[in-house]
Amino acid sequence: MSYLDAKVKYAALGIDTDAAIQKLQNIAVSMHCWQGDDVTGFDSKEALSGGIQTTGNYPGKATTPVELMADMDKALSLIGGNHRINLHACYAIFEDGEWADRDALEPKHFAKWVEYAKEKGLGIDFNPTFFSHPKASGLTLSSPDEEIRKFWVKHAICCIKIAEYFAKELNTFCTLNIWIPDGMKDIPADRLGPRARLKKSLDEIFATDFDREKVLVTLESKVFGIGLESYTVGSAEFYLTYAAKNSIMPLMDNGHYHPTEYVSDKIPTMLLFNDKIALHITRPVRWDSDHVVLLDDETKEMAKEIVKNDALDRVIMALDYFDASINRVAAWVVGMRNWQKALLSAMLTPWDKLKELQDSGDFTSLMVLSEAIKVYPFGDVWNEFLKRNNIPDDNAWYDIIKEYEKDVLLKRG
Ligand code: RNT
Ligand code: ZN
Repeated sequence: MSYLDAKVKYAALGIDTDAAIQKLQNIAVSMHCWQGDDVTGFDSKEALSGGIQTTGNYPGKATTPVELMADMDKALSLIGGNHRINLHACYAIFEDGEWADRDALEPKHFAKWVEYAKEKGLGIDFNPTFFSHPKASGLTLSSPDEEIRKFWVKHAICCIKIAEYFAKELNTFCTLNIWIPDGMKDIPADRLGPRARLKKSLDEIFATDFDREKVLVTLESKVFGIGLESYTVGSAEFYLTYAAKNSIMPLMDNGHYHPTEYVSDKIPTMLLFNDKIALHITRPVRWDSDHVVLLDDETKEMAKEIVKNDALDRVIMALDYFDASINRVAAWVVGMRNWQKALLSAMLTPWDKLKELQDSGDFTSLMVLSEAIKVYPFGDVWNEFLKRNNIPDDNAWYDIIKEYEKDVLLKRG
């Protein structure tokens, strides 16, 4: 089938495929830099900590800012539309032997990233890094050790200033996402104390004066981490309540819930009570494994909830996974393109009609139509999107990365 045939077929359902393609073109997804180097960063030699783990040893990983930027470029050249990049504080770039600890990071340590983003027309989102650091061997913002707790409060405040700098330089908002690994391997004697200290730390951080229109703070909860199985300080209730009471945006990572809980079901509720929400889009396999995002059922369901509730401009979409067992550049492309496919497929669905069938109680027609749509020629519309962006289709883009692997990645020391 060709695009024109597909267009006619969708038009019969009342769907304008050109409008959908145009809409997709304007959706910026935040591509996480940490897929490129297994969440290593440039500011320390510490092993990855915080209860998260990258597995695999695929050759060619980026180990310098220049390499990481080149790899991100390669990935972005195979993804349609204009996007954003998501950095962590541990990706600070120090020059001339200079180094600054996390509580002393400054905008200048990210000047190279701004240069890069300006050149490529990208926005930047940002994350303080509360892991892979000697002061993160136990609790961070919830630490009972006042010196450590204060250190991390200072880190977060530095990051707010850096986020403001990104926003100002790039003339777009900067999402600043706070996630801490704080938790316990075994049953805690005190569950309230650490949470009270986390609350106090957040209050201290947000007492800083900053432009809330430009720096969009988000809070990311979690259910457990590796070696932190029994207790998580920043649980879902903790952050939901804190966010609601303080007009802060909640961030849901779909790897951060119990396996039978679905973020797709949480999205509409959160949209009802928040102006904006944020997502970390990932693929948890039995645990928060951060596999590459596929075009699977839950990915599609999440996209549907955003599209059918007309919330594309109210949801900040960021990818969050790290797979070191496959070509890392390809991993970005697969995940970004799959999230775009999920959005496009949701846009090619006659939601008004389906909602009407639900409300009138005609569940048989609802099922029949929902199933019929599944075999509509979605791929032809997707290919048209790629064609209009002048980028290779799903059968061709990996050849370009294979070339890059041969010419660049495998030559890295
Ligand atoms: C960890 C969280 C967090 C991190 C990144 C690196 O479970 O999902 O978002 O993955 O910040
Ligand atoms: Zn996350």
